[in-house]
Amino acid sequence: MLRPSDTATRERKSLVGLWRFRLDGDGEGRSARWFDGPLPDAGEMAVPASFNDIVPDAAVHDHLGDVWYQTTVRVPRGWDGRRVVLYLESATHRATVWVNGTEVVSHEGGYLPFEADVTEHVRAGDEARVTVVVNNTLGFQTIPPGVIEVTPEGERQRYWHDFFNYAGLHRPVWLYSTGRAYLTDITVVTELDGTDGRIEYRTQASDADGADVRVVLRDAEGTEVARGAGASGTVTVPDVHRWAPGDGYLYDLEVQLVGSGDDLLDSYHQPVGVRTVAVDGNRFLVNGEPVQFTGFGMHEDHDGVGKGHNDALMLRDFALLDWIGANSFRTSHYPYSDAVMDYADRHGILVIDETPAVGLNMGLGGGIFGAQGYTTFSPETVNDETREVHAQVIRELVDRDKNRPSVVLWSIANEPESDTEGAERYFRPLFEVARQLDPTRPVGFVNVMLAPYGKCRVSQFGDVLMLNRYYGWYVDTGELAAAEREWADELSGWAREGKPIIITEYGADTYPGLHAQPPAPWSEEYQVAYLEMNHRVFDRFEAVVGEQVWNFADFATTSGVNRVGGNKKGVFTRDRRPKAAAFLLRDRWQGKS
Ligand code: GCB
Repeated sequence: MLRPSDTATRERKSLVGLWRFRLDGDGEGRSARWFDGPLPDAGEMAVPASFNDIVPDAAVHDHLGDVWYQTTVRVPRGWDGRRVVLYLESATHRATVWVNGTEVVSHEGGYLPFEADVTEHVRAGDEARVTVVVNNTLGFQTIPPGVIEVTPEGERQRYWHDFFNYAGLHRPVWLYSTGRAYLTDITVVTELDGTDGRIEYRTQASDADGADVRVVLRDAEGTEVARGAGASGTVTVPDVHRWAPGDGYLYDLEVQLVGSGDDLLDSYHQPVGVRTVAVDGNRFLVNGEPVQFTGFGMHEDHDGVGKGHNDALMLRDFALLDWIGANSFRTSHYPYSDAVMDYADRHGILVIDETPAVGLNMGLGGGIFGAQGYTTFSPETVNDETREVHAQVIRELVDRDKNRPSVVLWSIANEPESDTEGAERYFRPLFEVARQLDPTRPVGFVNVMLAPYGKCRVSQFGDVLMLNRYYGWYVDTGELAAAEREWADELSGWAREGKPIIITEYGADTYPGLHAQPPAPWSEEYQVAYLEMNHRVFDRFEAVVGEQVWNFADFATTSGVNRVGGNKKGVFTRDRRPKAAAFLLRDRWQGKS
């Protein structure tokens, strides 16, 4: 699937703005056919945004089930005779869409795009009514999983991940047009040969019998540097400007679909960063050079908009990453918006791209997060059907992000149960799925502290070891000397595996403005001392090629006795003010990449 884009043959129209909106907890809208006309008794809702925090009403904040969105869009007059497509960058966690009363598409999964060809349902120059029912419930066959429990107070959504279950239309929605013959997919893979760069490309097209494909490669100044022909092929760039950490140099590969008589049927501009990624022993190489990851596990999370994308808030987050000297982040715990990924591509930021498979660990934090009493992998809980949903989300993620130079490592899950036979059976084929789809990037998953060195049965499948560890926080709380000893002891085991290790989480909840000498848990001083202890441990092991603090910023969670207005492990507060730890990290990371 190609993203909407304005080119010589394509136009797009944004549907961002205020939509009509209505909760539908009883699920009556489908049978009452709310898609047939103007949404009855509707309020207003911003798109993109999570709907949960817009109004101060628990019924909205904690709403479970369907919500309805509706807007109208005038189809441009100039689109007469053209193919028209409706594209949603995401709908959390699933949606069904109607255009002028006709159902056009349904999609499962909350963080990846989907589209519908609506040519037959709209007329150029007329208004079209777009109605979307979004559903936010989680079950054992969804990714992430959850369970709805029936209580005397009604149904309650339980889940095993530590962030608030924000929902809605979090990202832009587009209407776009193409000609009747059009490109459907482009894949690029880049290689280096001395000072030359090689770009292998593959294209697919629809309704394009007899058409030819031509490609033109331009540098960042727009100067043509190479040309090619054929649906697939290779173009060579002499003296290539490599994409590298801190240098997000992008070429523009224009793919043209050309009909008889040389008419341009379709044109698509694919940004290309020429770089290689490899794992060599315990080193992680970009362009053959070892890299050290610095940065954070993050969240798409801001006051008011929840997980809604906002360009200004995104820019501020990236400015802070730059200020602190971070060269990388992990899209914990779901694929991030295209705008975020585009920025990472353009600025040379290394991304660990994670699926939404978080919380496949029903033993974890039962007491903390309030859900317990389930076996993770069983026919009744996370089962073969769940695994197929998980495989599908890997397919859709690779499809969306395969051409991004910033993506250097796939993470197929965060902290699943991984010390049991059931886990090994569940994950083995998923690693195969990821590798088959993309043989060019390393694949891994993020290991939890409950499956320490010697116990984990899933790490064997990964190219890189990604570890989340909380020595000095969840264990040895306030006991940093013991924490240091135990952490170094465990890490010395992992370091013998001969694979690169990235510490994908280490962190301590910190209440901003709370001070203590000697440092005590929750104080800013303790967060600093905790990070310093971790850094002493990491610096002893050559195999540790990355450190990503949990978390970039404080974020919203469900209620819990360990959560004070959310998760407070941010190095920045939720409104992005630095805690003392920010200055420590800036000293350590500036100049280190
Ligand atoms: C973890 C999870 C992350 C939590 C974090 C914490 O291991 O991966 O989602 O937020 O711990 O703060 O407990």
